[in-house]
Amino acid sequence: MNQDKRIHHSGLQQKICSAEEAAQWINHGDLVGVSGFTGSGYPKAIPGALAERIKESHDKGEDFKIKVLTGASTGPQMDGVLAEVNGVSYRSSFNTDPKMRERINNGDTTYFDMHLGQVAPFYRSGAVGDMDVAIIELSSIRSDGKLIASSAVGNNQLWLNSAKKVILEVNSWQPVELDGMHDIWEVSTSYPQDIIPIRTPSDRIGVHYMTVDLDKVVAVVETNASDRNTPFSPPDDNARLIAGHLLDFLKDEKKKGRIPQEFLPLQSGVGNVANAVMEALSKGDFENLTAYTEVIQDGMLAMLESGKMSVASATSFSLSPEKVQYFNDNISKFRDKIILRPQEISNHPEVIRRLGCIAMNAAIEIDIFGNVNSTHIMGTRMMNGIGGSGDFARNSKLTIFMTPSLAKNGAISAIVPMVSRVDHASMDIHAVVTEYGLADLRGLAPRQRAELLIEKCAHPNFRPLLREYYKKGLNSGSFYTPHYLKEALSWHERFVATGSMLPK
Ligand code: 0RQ
Repeated sequence: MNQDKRIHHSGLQQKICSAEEAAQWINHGDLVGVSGFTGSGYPKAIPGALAERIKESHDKGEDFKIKVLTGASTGPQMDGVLAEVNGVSYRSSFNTDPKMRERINNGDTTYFDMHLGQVAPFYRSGAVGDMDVAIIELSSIRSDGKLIASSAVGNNQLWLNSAKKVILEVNSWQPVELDGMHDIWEVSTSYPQDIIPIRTPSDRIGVHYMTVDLDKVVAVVETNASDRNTPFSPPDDNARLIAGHLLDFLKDEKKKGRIPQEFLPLQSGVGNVANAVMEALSKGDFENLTAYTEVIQDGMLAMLESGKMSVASATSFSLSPEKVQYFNDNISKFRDKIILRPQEISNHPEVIRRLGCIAMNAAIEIDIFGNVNSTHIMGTRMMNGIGGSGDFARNSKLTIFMTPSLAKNGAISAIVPMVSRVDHASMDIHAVVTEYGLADLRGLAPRQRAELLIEKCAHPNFRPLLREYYKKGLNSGSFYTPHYLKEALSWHERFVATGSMLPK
């Protein structure tokens, strides 16, 4: 393949082998640290070869499962293939693959969902044991053995430091020009930790490359395979309305001097609504925007190109297939404007608080008192995970959650009496937006929040039911947080029983 172009270290060239050979280094019970974040930068070949081995073992009646730590979500060639053969006993920290989701929800895979900025400290705590193998995708290897990450940095350097054995996948689909866009800086492992010297999203504090003890590298595999790159559907009316309310709010905050002239760094979740917000911002009046976020999506790329955004700092890309092609073909336009950092830095509370980020994330459901569920369907089934939403929600200057007011063709209200799971407590939430409007919850007591959320954000089909619930809470004599506990989760029960939250 592209050996001369991508793998410049002679010692590592000697270790080039097939994915099947590389997979032989992984054993039943191993804790495996894998690169990858939001469908970018994950290994594409070795997991498939490993899945074959696992399947053969299972066919012979032998146990073979591994424990997997990643950056965040990967793609079908990683989580998908391993889930298909039931090859993962333990998985952390974020997953969007439907097959892995099924394993998690049917109990085959133990899933530890956690804040993405906390994965590295969690691993270093020792609670999950020692890492046996790291599988890391790279875009190239320099002649001195320095490693260049691909489209995600995630926890790569920590996995390279920690694993007893290291397997590298060098993917020639990834642009070689990614070299120079990463900023690798390691937090101190003893306490008190060093101050992270980032004062603006554009600050570079580390080096462009990752390092590894070359003696630990047992195999190098060459690949040429694209990242997952999920297409976005064009923003629908609801997404456009949500984006419109959000922009009006930000404009007003700026007019009141609560957002400075030079604006504040944006953090945006992924998904269709988040992308619609980015698109609206790219067409709006704001100038000199910056992003201090975890993923760079289509809308941000457009703003970087038009000059509306001067710099975007993240840990990975999450681009549609068209945009990734465009990015790869035009990378020189973006090289100085994008910085990819370890996720411990992109999602670090210290930096998020210092910069005063504006956090905009999607929710599954929100209750009338402003608590947010980002992870669970009907309180019991895992959707994806909390991702970085909690890292940013708790620490940003402005924390906004958004959701269409209905899900599943109107059978589900996203504004509910009580959330079936609390991921973000009401004190962390400054504003909630649906297509009906934005509720500014700052400084409001639970009763005031309930009245605003019902009247401003809930869908009209559900408003009478919400008013009735709230009234029952008041009538039962609770005047601080007027829940009517007997019916608090009755909407979810009704949906599970009948397929709709609306009474028959
Ligand atoms: O289901 O996939 O079967 O169609 O949930 O919903 O409306 O397409 O929204 O793609 O933005 O995802 C919170 C899950 C929203 C996501 C969540 C169903 C709905 C649909 C997806 P289908 P939408 P989005 C940065 C920040 C946590 C991590 C995070 C998420 C599917 O944003 O995972 O924020 N967030 N990270 O039908 C039942 C409800 C529902 C519902 C929606 N109330 N009940 N189903 N759905 N609301 C990125 C990272 O951290 C890496």
